[in-house]
Amino acid sequence: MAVERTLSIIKPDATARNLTGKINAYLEDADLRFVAQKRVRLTREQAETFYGVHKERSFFNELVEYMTSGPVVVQVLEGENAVAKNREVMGATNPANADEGTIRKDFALNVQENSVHGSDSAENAAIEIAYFFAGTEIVG
Ligand code: IDP
Repeated sequence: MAVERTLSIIKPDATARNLTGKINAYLEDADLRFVAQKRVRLTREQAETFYGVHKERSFFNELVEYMTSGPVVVQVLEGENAVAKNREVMGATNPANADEGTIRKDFALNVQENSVHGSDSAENAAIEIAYFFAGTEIVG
């Protein structure tokens, strides 16, 4: 299995509840390593661009409001099969459908305030990582 990188975001509902360390423990327990991490406040423009794929969806404006409502922690995770592994430990988008032991099952508030983001493909991971990090900020 190949070593991959993926982009993770700890979202505003989770930073507001001081859950960064607890969420990071779930990721490390899944053998994902933090090779970059920073706490930032997204601008409206950044959030709109990042979630551009959803711009026609009914929840887009609400999603942008939420993602800019407080600080987030953006992270590059590295590990074997990191994209799929992170999606597995995150759990389903709607916490009502998330498996036991996943981050969203244990911490998410609802389908929008669902505590974490994770890239959904290796291709998107590369785009999302480059959106937030310079190569020199990633230390493997
Ligand atoms: P994902 O984060 O599990 O990949 P996506 O479908 O890509 O899910 O949606 C991106 C984000 O948009 C979700 O994580 C969530 O915060 C928000 N979202 C998705 N579906 C809904 C919805 O039906 N209502 C409100 N917000 C939603």
